[in-house]
Amino acid sequence: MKPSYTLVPSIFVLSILAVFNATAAPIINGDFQGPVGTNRVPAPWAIVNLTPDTLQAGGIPFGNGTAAPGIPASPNGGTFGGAQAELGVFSESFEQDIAGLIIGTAYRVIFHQANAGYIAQNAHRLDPGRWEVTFGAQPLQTPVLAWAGQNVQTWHEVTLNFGNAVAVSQTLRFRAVDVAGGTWRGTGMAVDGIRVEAVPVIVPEPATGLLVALGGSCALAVARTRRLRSPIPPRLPLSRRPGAAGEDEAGETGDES
Ligand SMILES: [Ca+2]
Ligand SMILES: [Ca+2]
Repeated sequence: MKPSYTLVPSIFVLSILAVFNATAAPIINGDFQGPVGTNRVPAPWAIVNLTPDTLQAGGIPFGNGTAAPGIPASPNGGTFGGAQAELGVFSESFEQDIAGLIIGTAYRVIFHQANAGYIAQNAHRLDPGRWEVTFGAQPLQTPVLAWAGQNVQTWHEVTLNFGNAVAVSQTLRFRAVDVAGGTWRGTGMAVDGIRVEAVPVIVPEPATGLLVALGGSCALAVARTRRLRSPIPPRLPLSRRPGAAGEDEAGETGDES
């Protein structure tokens, strides 16, 4: 019997589908570029709760203090988003609708976050903090970041893997979270360079698939040839034949003849 190669074209088709699946979803202004200020976010981002900010390297002054005092530039550059929170008291948030999703496809959200801090006359918000990111109905939490200090805040890339899209348009929301255990009144978080991507489907590379298919076929052919050429089992000494004491090794070989 000749080996079958029908597996090979199937693997090529799957690989092409995987490439199409990796198409980025159309988030708009994931760079958070816009005029700086408190209580403002650039379009199409929209304020959900209280007064999130658009910030820049060095921070921005406001009425009675400084948001993100002395913060270094984000890896994305330009302006970035900010929000404050105080555990059990308030939590600022903003969002935008992401359209063009493929239902049944898993998505991930990738961005940079920093514990930016917030220093004011009436409240220093320097607690450890994180973001709660909600995509559709699914909320995920970023790793907690401690306040590293004024002028030395650090940016960290985060990847959050969400489940499959259940609609062609889903809301992406960022909400600042003050983590218990801090000694200050609240936290000030920053985010920038937000991307939404379909999670690539993992399939074998065409070359790897070909080798696997050929290897499997060759192994089957060798096994079949060995069976056909298998000699009549050698006669066992009387002490090893069925009925004698000990293990019956001849039984398995005899089934193939
Ligand atoms: Ca930016
Ligand atoms: Ca605010």
